[in-house]
Amino acid sequence: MVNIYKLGVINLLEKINSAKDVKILTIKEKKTLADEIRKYIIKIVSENGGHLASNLGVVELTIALHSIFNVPEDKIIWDVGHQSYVHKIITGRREELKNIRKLNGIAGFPKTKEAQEDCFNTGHSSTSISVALGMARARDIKEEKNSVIAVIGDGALTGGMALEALNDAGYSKTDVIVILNDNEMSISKNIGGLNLFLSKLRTKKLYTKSNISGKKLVGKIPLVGNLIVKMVQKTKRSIKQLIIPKMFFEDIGFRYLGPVDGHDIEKLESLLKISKQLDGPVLIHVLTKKGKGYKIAEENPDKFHAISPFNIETGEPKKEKSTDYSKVFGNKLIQLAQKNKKIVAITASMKDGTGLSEFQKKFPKRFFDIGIAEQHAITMAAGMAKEGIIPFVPLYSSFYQRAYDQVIHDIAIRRNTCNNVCR
Ligand SMILES: Cc1ncc(C[n+]2csc(CCOP(=O)(O)OP(=O)(O)O)c2C)c(N)n1
Repeated sequence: MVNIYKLGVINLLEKINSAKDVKILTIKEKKTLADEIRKYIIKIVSENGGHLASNLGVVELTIALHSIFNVPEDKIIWDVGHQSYVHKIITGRREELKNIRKLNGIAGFPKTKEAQEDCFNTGHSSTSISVALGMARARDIKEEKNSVIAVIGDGALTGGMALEALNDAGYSKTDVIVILNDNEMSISKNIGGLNLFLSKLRTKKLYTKSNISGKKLVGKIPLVGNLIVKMVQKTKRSIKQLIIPKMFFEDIGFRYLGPVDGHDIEKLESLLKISKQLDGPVLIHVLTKKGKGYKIAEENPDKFHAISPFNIETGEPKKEKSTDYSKVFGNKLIQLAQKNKKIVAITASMKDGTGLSEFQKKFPKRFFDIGIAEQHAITMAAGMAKEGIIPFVPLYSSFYQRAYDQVIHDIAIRRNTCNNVCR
């Protein structure tokens, strides 16, 4: 079998030292660059470990963003930030990426100290729309003209902060662009009512068509482009309202564009150009495939979300994983749950990381994935506990910080804990 992932095939990528080098490429060259970036990331992550599937999914999107917008003047905020490898490669850190997950190596998330193109340090989920709106409001106060773009996954959109920010941004009439990177996955399959709503939108091909015709019109008559964008936005809204009367994003004040194939650079660039000219908050619904271009990751996006060094040909880890605390916890919980029917498990989108995958298989009705919503997880557990159920809510300590108030106020101070029925 030919190993296409050998570094030797990479030519164009070696010439990319800043986003300016990407802007001048033709669409054909950008496609070649996308292939090379994928091979490069797969090779590095297979050796060092890292976030693979999410990065492979945003290669074209990142190329398109850097083709249309100008960082650092324009601000791109990457939600969570685990998908910023392509951005780092394009913004002059191609060689440094080889040292990711090594001592003194480059960070796996945006770092303002690392490069001015990283405009905000991220890590915890669902913050990007708040940050973007803050930066957009600051821009307006300073009477500047730059664009502000939040790139948020459908998983991160399940977090309360993201919804709080959408609520504020939609009403604000502020120029801010939200790119919804919808791959139908959080770390594992995405869940929730919003996800059901998105799945209805995913099939609405008509929107793409009307967007593209709008773009062609604008492209053909550049001098009156702005006027046409305004006309398109008015008519599109009314057509959409007829087709889907309950168009959530539009109803809360966003201009919705999409859904668009997130692996089609040309279409992405067209929509990004339009979004730049529209007034007020815009949401572009981008459909991507997690793990795109590496079949094993496409088929197992959850396993390849974040991975230790692995064999490229087989996808198998180089070192067999020994038992960890999460597994010990998960096994013990299963033992306890077999004896006590009141025990339930709750995860905030991290069933594998917190050792609950087996629990879900054994007790599907007593397992709850509630989205990336640690605060809700804790207060919902308090409600269960008060009614005699025994909830376990394993959270990584870092993410548990989100729910301190809920632990203190909704559980501890008010003693909303299990009563004697639980014991
Ligand atoms: C508050 C918080 N909880 C949990 C996580 C762990 N986490 C990192 S990425 C991720 C899934 C993100 O899914 P999505 O936003 O759809 O991005 P994708 O990886 O699918 O591109 C989770 C749960 C986190 N970063 N922050």
